[in-house]
Amino acid sequence: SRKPRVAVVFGGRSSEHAISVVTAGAVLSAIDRDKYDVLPIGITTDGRWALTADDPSRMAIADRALPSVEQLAESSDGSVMLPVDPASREVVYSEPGSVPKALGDVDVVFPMLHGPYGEDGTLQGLLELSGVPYVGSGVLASAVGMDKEYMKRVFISFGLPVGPYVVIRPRDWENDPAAARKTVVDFAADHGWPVFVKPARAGSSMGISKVNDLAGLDEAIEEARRHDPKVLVESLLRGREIECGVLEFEDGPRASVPAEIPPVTAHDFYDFEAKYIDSAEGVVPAPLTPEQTAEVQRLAVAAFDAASCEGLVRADFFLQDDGEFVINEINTMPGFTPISMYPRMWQESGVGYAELVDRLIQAALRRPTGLR
Ligand code: G1L
Repeated sequence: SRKPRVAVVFGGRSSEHAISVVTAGAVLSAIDRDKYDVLPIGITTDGRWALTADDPSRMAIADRALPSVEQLAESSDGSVMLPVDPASREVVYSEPGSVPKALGDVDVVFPMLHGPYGEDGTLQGLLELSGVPYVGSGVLASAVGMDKEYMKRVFISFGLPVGPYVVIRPRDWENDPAAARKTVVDFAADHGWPVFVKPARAGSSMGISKVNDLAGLDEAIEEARRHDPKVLVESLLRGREIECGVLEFEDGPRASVPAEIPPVTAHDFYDFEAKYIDSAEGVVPAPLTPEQTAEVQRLAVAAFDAASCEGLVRADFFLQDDGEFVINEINTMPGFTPISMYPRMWQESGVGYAELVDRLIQAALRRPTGLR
């Protein structure tokens, strides 16, 4: 009987193109080839889809050079891979700005794209329209996970503990920046400086500033608005940074052992590089009491359910000095190399990288297509 065919979709028009390629390489290496056929589908930085070589060795960082889909898709004569006959059940190489004319006979898609058009629910919507099952969260949970405002609103409505925040909407700033400034000053009067100014929707920690007083506010808002015209202002949550992984098992979601991200010294906060490059810095398991561990695991599964997540989520918390956990955010597509926090937390919980990949594929294959 035919093996399920898994399409790993990676790369894309994102600043994290290379991270996606490296991660996809690790996933391709981990997929059990006795159990599944794989179809590596790269998206170039200018948006062309291409079937790439199934060669994880070319998807790693080599001689300090970052891998890319364009380099993977290069055929031996140096030209970019040409359209493939759909009758061969392979992917048709697409024009920039269009999707492939055929995904072929794919049983499940493993989407590994970062940021807008990858983890915000849009790719998931395309796959829903195509009737192809896919790994991870659906349209709603992906979109909720991408929008920090709606993420908080969902958590609040489910009774989860959320830190103080205000939103500066596009028109708030464009029509009356003085009023928006006053909103933040009033917020800081209640909750104190510094505040964090963040783009509401962004794939990573880009565009985030820590603001110590009114003087630095405008610059921080303008910077955040370069990433998203909707901006969030949050107070600095003092305490320890604790993360927890949630994974969908046959009988429902379970939480991993939690991890602790030690305070960073070199950077002002846990930024882009710290998150993706120095991911080995987390302490697993986090040194917590059994009661604290149980509490953060309960909250992580509650967050997974609140946002209707599927497959997996990484939930990030602060453990405040008063002993209370506050949920900071969830990530429906967390860092996923073998040394990233999410796989490390599951490794420590007895689920190795290959089993993790297999469980995610199996969860996707169990799921009916259509409304659920
Ligand atoms: F498909 C999963 F399992 F949901 C999934 C997909 C993508 C998990 C984690 C990721 N992560 C990534 O693709 C990335 C961190 C390389 C970029 Cl978002």
